[in-house]
Amino acid sequence: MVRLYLASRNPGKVSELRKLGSYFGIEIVPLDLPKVEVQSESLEYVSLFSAVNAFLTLRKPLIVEDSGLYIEALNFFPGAYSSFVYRTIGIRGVLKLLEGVENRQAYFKSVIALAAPNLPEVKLFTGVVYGVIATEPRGSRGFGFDPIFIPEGSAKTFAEMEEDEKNRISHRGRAFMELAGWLADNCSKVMCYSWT
Ligand code: ITT
Repeated sequence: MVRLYLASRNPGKVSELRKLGSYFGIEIVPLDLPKVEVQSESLEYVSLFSAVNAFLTLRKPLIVEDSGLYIEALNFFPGAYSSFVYRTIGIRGVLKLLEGVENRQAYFKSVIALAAPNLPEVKLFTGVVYGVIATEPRGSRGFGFDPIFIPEGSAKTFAEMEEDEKNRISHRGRAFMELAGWLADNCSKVMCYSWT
């Protein structure tokens, strides 16, 4: 079994990634390591920077995951600034910004960065889920903006879904499937012998 350390301070994210790992025989081990975050509009850059920093300390195979909510009517704000927006104005603040706005289209994007001792570069895996912003919060599961995000093809918000159901269609689930596929194709016994 491949073991990947995970640098994150978000328990909801850790739980989802551990579950995702269990579907693919990948053990996800949470790390209590301060995540160094850089300000950038690009999630790819933010996660690459965090992965390199965490790797310089740990020097073991690890992932970091960065995500953001992109709202069309707000010119795709808050995007890479979602964590800050969640901590400051929160769900209520976002709903207020969208009061009376008809266009509720939005998407979540996730970028997983993988760094490992015998990888010559940081690998990035991306997942996106499209949906709409609800007019009021619904549901108590999940975390962050889950109570106001209704994924395409569903009547429920993410917060009204079981973790498995969210994982099957979420941005994070999709990025993780890319990672798992890459590992299946590239993680030969020789390359990943020390990844356990
Ligand atoms: P890290 O320690 O892993 O960085 P974080 O919470 O700061 O944890 P991000 O920067 O990746 O993580 O997340 C940005 C914000 O986007 C986060 O605070 C959530 O509010 C929101 N978010 C990300 N993924 C989400 C999801 O699956 N459902 C709901 N909200 C999500």
